[in-house]
Amino acid sequence: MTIVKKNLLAGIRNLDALLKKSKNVLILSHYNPDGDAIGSLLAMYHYLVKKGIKSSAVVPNDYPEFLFWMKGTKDVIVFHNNRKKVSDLVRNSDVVICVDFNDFERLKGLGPLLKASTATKVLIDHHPNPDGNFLIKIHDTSVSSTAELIYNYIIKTGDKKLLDKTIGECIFAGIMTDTGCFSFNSSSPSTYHIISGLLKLGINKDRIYNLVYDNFSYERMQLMGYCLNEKMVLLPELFTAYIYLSSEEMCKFGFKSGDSEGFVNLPFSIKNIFISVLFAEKRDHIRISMRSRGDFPVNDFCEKHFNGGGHKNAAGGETKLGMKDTIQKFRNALESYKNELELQYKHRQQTLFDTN
Ligand SMILES: [Mn+2]
Repeated sequence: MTIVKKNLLAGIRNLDALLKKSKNVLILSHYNPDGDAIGSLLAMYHYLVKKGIKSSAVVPNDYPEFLFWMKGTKDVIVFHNNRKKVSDLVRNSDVVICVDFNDFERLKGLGPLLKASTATKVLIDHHPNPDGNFLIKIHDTSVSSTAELIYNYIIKTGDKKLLDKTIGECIFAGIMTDTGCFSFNSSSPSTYHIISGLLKLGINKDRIYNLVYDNFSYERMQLMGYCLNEKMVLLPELFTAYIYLSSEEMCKFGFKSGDSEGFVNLPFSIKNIFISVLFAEKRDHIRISMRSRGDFPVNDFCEKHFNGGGHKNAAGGETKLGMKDTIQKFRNALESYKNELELQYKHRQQTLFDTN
């Protein structure tokens, strides 16, 4: 039995009713799509196609190679390479379903097109504070991933029979990647209830793990070694470690989209580090990825200091400052949370080592 909250049920019913009279559905996910973005997008796409609803799946820019194995990726249209086609699709859609993001800003150049469209906008997402652009919201910050919401959606609309291995693989990929392989955001029994349902569909979870995590290039592994050896800075008094990478360095290691995936979590293996940051130089800005373990809200931090946001334990932001100034700004900002971080540390010591 999957338990779904009341307001979610209303959203699910509204979307189900809307889809019954829709003609062209567009499913969209965010810029720099990750495993949950592509997994949720494709799970929804396969489901709607199976239901006989005309649908298209679009993302703003390219996504990493470790997601190419998912069935249906050849149908995903990338806005950056197909601007005209996507503009036409947006114009001709009567329903747009946004998965795994809640703010048109996260669509970059595709955002204004969507804003101008008269389609009914629907949200399926687990990030906090959705903006006001959506008429129907299927929104829950307590779930592990958007993929989990898609699973619940299909079950609650009474379409369990339409779930199959292909949809199951996409959903599993979303949950697995958004929980760092069940190491965070995955303490709810309902997540495992869903995993159980997916296994019953015949998905091979070990295969999916291999395809996602054991499929990188030699150069990526070398870049990882370089980061750990030469580009990681520890701020033990702030329980923080950060890694910073210039575009030149990434280039040197033949950087491909997705190659820095997971780097931001590496410093957590160090004792007493519960905040970790990756600064990556992009074409005209520095991208900041920030993670925490425990209660320190990195989404608030990124929103306040780096024009970003996200989840409590996983967020990001960006700045037009150079690398040196970005890091200085970060260090100054974090310094102002020193007391809070010390309290966090004490609390962690008590809870981590409490054997009762
Ligand atoms: Mn997600």
